[in-house]
Amino acid sequence: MNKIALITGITGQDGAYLSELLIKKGYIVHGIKRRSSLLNTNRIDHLYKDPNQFDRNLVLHYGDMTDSINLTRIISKIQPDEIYNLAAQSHVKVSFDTPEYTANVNGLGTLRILESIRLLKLTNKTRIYQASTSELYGLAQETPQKETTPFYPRSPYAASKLYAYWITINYREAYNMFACNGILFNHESPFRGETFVTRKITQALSRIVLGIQNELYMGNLSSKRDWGHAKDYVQAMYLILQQDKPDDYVIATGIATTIRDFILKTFKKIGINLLFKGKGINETGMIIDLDEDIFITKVGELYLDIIRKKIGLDVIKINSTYFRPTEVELLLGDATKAYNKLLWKPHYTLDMLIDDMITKDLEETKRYIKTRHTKQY
Ligand code: NAP
Ligand code: G4F
Repeated sequence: MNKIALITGITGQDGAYLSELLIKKGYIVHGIKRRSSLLNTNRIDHLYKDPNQFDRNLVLHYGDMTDSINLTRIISKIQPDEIYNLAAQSHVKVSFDTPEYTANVNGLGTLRILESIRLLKLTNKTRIYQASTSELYGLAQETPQKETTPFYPRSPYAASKLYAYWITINYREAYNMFACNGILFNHESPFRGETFVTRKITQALSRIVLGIQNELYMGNLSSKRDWGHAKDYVQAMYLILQQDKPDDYVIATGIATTIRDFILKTFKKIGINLLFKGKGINETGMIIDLDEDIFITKVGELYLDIIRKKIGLDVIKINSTYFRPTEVELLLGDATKAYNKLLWKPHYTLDMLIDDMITKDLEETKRYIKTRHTKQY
C-alpha cells in the first residue's frame, strides 16, 4: 500500500520540493491549494496529473488554512498517514502589515489541523510535521541556536509561529500525537519567492546584466542568515516523521553570512566585482571591475557591452522601506541533534546554492526577454 501524505502549502517553495521527494518514495501526495485568480501551480506543474487520469500520485484540493470545516473535510476524506503543515503567510516584513491574518493562518491554522486530527480520531494514525522556524530565536539569546535556546520572537510572523510551535507540543503531550516541529533555518532555491532576499538578489543580478534593470534597492545589509538549499531541508522534514518517537529538531548548515556578503559572492560568480561604500541609508554598491572571461562563460558574449557600460556605477542602493520595525540580526543554527539522530547533513554549500539560483534566473530572464520582444498584443 502506498503511504498517503497531505501537504498544506503545496504550491510554495518547500511544498514543491517535498512533493517531488515523497512521490519518488512512492507516496500518494495530496495538496491543499487556495483559490486564486491565477492558477499558481508553476512550482508543481511538472508533477501535476490530469484529474481525469485514474492512477494519480498527486491530487490537489481547494482549501484554506482559515477554514476549519474545509480542512476537516479534506483530512476526513483522505485519512493521511502524514501531514506536512507548510502553509503560512511566510514573509516576515509582510507580517507587520497583516498581523491578524498572519496569526490566523500560521497560528490558528496549525491548531485547526491538530484539532481536525483529534476530532476525526486519527491521533494514532496521522503523523504531523509543523513548519517551525529559526525566526523564533529572533533577538538571539545564545549563538549558535539549538533546540534548547530560549525563543525571543521579533515579528508578528515569529509570534504566530511561536503559538504554532507550542500548540504542536501541547497536542503531542495531551493526546499522545506524533506531532513534531522542524525548526528550520533559512533555506532557498530557484523556487524561492521573488521578495525574499536571496531570490531578490539573484533575480535582480540577472536583470541588471541582461539590461532590463539598472539598480537594486535593498534594506538592512548587515543582518546574517544561515542559508541552506530547500532540497536538503525537505529531506529533513521527511526524516523527522520517520523516527520511532516524535521530537523537535533544528535544521541548519552552521554557517552564517551577511546579506552584503551574499550580494558580493553572487555578483562575483559571474565575474563582477563590487565595492560597498558609505553607511546606513547612504551605503551603495558600485561595480569596480569585470572578469570578462568569467562573464562570457556564465552570461554570454552578447551581453558584454551592457555590463561594460555599468563599470563605475552604483548598482546597489538602500531604500528604508525594506527595513523592518524590529530586525533579527543574527541567525546561526546548531543542527547537531539532527546530524546524530536523523543522520541528516546538508549536501549543498552556499556556493552551490548561489550557482543553482543564478543559473535558473539567468535562463528565466533570457526567456522573458525573448518572449517580451516577440509577443505582439
Ligand atoms: P512559501 O513559498 O511562502 O509557501 C507558503 C505556502 O503556503 C504557499 O503554498 C501558499 O499558497 C500557502 N498559503 C499561504 N496562505 C495560505 C492560506 N491561507 N491557506 C492555504 N495555503 C496558504 O513558503 P516556504 O518557503 O515554502 O516555507 C514553507 C513553510 O516553512 C512556511 O510555513 C514557512 O513559514 C516555514 N519556514 C520557511 C523557511 C524558509 O527559509 N523557507 C524557514 C523556516 C520555516 P500560495 O502559493 O497561494 O501563496
Ligand atoms: O529573505 P528574508 O525576507 O527572510 P527572513 O526574514 O529571514 O525570513 C525567512 O526565513 C525564516 C527562517 O529564519 C522563515 F521562517 C521565513 O518564513 C522566511 O522564509 O530576509 C532575510 C534578511 C532580513 O534580515 C532582512 O531585513 O534580509 C534582510 N533584507 C535586506 N534587504 C531584506 C532586504 N529582506 C528582504 N526580503 N528584502 C530586502 O530588500
